Amino acid sequence: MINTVLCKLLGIEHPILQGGMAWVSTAELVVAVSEAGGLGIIGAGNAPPDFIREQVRQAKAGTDKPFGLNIALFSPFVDALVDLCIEEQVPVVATGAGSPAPYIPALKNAGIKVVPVISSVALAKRLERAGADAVVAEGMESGGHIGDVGTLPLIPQVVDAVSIPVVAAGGIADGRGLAAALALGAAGIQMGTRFICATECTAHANYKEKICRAGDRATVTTGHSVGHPVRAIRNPMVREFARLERDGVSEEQILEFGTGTLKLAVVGGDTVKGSLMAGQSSGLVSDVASSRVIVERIVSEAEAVLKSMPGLIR
Ligand code: TUI
Repeated sequence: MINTVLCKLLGIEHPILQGGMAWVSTAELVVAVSEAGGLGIIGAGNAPPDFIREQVRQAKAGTDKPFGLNIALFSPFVDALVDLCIEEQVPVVATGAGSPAPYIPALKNAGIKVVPVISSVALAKRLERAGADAVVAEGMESGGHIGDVGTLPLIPQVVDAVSIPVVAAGGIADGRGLAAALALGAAGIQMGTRFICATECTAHANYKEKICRAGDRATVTTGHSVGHPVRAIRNPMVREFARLERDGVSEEQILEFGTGTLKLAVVGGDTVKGSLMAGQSSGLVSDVASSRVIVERIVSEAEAVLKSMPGLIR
């Protein structure tokens, strides 16, 4: 067992969060991860509140353990999702792609733990002042929408800057990553890519297979020209996106080209036209396994690494 302040704060057995991923982390995966002793997190993405309410109710019916909901702050439904979390008493609210500061007081008044995902020291400090319970510091090795600092330098800088627990994300898919994150001062980890390849994840088998077959250089970033870098597995869609950017096509057209492509890959299994958002840790993932196996394997690997460390000191 690895016990950190994060376990007590969130009421979980292992300091492992499953990143909230639009279309990918539905109630099935969330229930499985929370039942395995981690924290499953529903990814709301752009989905309408009625659909998300059903997801929340399905998670509540499937587990008595804590779970979370990730609100992407670019969603047109942010206000309704915040109200929904309060009404449904969602135990943990995570956020991404923006600052949740205006929503923190209402969520905390309702007894909800707030854990924003951030990619810079400045935002971590701002959100600690705004009342966040912990932050997930996400390095640019992550999949999807990313910042520009790598996990290895980002985590210790965020740890030094705030007093709330810091969860490390980006590039982590095994027990060595968990041990490394703890060594950097993090109180736990969040993984997205590893959990896409969970048996209980409803993402299309083609998507999972692309991750399992990926090597170290399989992912690339696009979207820098429009200020929204996104990491995904190289495919014809990514190459076309990069060509549009090189040709200086308008920001509007580029954003339009990207719209709907994640769903195409995750739900439709389209590995040509779809956006296969995944992190650099894809190269570390080579099997589809149950959430329980994933969580237990990572904890026992990390324990073995940590136990071997004292032997290095003379
Ligand atoms: O949110 C993510 N990753 C995501 S969201 C997403 S959905 C999407 N679909 C199509 C195209 C693009 C995205 C896919 N991946 N990660 C959490 C995260 N948040 N990483 C970095 C940030 C972040 C960035 C800026 C958080 C706050 C922020 O604040 C700016 C400010 O100062 O307000």
